[in-house]
Amino acid sequence: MISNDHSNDLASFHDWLTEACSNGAVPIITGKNGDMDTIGSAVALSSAHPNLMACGLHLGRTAKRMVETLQAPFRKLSEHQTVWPQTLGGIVIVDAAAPGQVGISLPKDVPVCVLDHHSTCDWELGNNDLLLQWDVRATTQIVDSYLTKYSPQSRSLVVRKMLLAGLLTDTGRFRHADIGAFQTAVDLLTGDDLDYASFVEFVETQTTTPSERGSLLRGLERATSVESGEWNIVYTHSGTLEGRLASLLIGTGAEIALVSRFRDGETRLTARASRHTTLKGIHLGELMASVAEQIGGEGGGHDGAAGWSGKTDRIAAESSFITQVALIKRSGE
Ligand SMILES: [Mn+2]
Repeated sequence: MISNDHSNDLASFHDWLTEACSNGAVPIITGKNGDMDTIGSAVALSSAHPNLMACGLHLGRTAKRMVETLQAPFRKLSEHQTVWPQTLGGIVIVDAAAPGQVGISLPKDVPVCVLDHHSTCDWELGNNDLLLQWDVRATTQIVDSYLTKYSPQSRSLVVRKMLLAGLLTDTGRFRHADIGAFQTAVDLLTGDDLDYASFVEFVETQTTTPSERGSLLRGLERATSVESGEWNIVYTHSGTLEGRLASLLIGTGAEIALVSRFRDGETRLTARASRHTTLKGIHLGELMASVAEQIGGEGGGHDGAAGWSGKTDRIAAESSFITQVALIKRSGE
């Protein structure tokens, strides 16, 4: 359930966190995609108490650059040999809609708290666990609400930059923002030292190696446009940068872009839809959840950006998605 009673949520979260930190170390674990929202949320929240530590499997490109440039504390974990501190007070998970999206096995019998803004949720939580699932554009908005109310001294320039970068990237440079997202942006920009224009320029600097550029171009070359029911889908496959490729496909005027990748026995689907498409009734997160129901694996996300991963081969996974899209009726036309 999406909760709208944010102040009650924040109070429960503060109690949970205070208790956990008094019992031991509390890792804040990021989603395995390592996007700026999950990393920014973890790093920012970790400033609230010395027992908190931001960590995760992977740093995405933008997040890596931010963490390095701002010298933000973040610890990389390994998939197979994660050594947890002796005494764990709890675990916070940020920006992951399911255990599979964390990518590492979590220690047992430790209280868990999940902060998330995806519309799907596959966490099974016990009595000592807590879920804050808000209808916001980025998880950094939840973290900033918390810090503003319970730990304002933690909102240093570095922390505010990490939070704003997460908000900036998850809203597609505010193209998918709502009034709440703008409010958080205003809150984060209030205070000294943060020049918005140069900050955006810094976050947006994208570097592509010649081989990555080649992959993107081949991915575009392979792209196929199909009509599935009442919808247009442009799909392709690529070994890297699927999110960027999907956005490029949306730029061609596709209603829905689908990019698949097969590697090491696992298939991954990445989809994007334009706002026009989501307003007509497409919800990619729900579609990816239906794909998981149909062929297994794990899927979910937002209305305009979502993903699925599983053991099925690439062609079967693509077909499943395309079939699910055909079942959706176009509204308001
Ligand atoms: Mn997010």
